[in-house]
Amino acid sequence: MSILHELRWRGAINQHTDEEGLLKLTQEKSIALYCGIDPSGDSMHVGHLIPFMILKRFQLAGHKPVILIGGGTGSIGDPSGRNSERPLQTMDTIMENAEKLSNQMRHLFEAGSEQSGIKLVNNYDWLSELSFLDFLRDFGKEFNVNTMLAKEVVASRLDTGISFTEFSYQIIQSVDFLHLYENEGVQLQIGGSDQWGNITAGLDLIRKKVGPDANAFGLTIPLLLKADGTKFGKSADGAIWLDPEKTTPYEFYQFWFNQDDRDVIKYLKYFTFLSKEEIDEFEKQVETEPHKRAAQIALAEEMTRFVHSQQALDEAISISQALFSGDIQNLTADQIASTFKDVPSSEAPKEERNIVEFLVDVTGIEPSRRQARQDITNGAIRIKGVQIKDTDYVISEADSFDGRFIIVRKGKKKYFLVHLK
Ligand code: 485
Repeated sequence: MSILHELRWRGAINQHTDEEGLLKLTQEKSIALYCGIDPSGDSMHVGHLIPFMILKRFQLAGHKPVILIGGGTGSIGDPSGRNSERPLQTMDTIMENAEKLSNQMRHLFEAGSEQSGIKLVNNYDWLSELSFLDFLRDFGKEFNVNTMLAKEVVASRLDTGISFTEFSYQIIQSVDFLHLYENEGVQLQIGGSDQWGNITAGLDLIRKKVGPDANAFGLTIPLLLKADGTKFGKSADGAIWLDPEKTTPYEFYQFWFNQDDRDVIKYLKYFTFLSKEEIDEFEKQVETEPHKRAAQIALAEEMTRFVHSQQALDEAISISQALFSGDIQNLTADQIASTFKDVPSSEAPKEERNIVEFLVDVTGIEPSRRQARQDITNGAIRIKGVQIKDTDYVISEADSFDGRFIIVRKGKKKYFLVHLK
């Protein structure tokens, strides 16, 4: 299967220029291609991954990917897909974010891979060299304001207003494409569907500067929508980040594991390197035995291993199993800290206490002593995963994880964490 046919099968093509030309080019020779990201935050989230997974697919098919970190463009701010002006970020923040994103990219696409060879560039290197007069003389002259105004990004902002700075964004992204075309032999730019205007602006610039022999292409990837109509990539607490400090590998694993049956096959195609045969097999399993969640498990495993590591995956699985079975005794205090960081919690001194008092006064998980006694006797209360049925039980440091936390569970699912001070 040619790379373009594969992308089509994966549902990963939204728009492209000159399909036949691109097909011919990618079948004839190894090409260089790029995708850019602006360092407007200090980590990528799962939504950002798709275009970069596609770069990787091109690489596996023998092509040469270039990842561009937009230290220059990020200092301006892309108006695409937004309905209001972005506040400018300080250069210090942009540089720090650029460094973090570069490290993330290296971790994802270079570490351990034999034919590493993914090139990383930062457009600050050439955009910051451009003087204002050169910008207007060499590039501004090639852009027709009418054409710029007609781009969806700008047209949709004419009522509410757009600054000259953001209006000019499409020119600098075009300068990048031309720069990479001339210096790195890059012939294709890819991006999310919101990048179509910027990518085609770059193609126009290349054609004007290089002439009719120019041979460059653009391709965009559809916006990912969930079957229930909500935005992909968000949990109740916000985006799913690739940075393990912001989204733990366990939460990351759970995010993929919890995907709907209606979405999971689409995601296997979009995000993983599993083959068509393997994914077809999962599709059958979703139809015949959805309760086994084989496709979700495969998705969660592939993604957690790819973004984090085999070790982080093993840990996420053991935490998931411990929580599922309620058997949490063997988790470490650090695993407890990250797994239960979002459950209700309180602080208490390290002292012995009767369990009834503890449940009512320290955790508030029980509204009254009478209710607490009843739940204990009925076997609904577990401390450190162990059922306690004795209302005279005394909670001590022995019930804690490393003298740091006590975990209470009421019923099947309700957890509470006490930090010992
Ligand atoms: O030469 C370039 C300079 C900057 C960019 C691309 C090429 C970045 C681009 N303008 C942009 O804003 N991208 C978004 C970002 O940085 O968060 C997102 C897109 C999304 C997808 C993703 O980057 O909104 O569709 O392309 C990788």
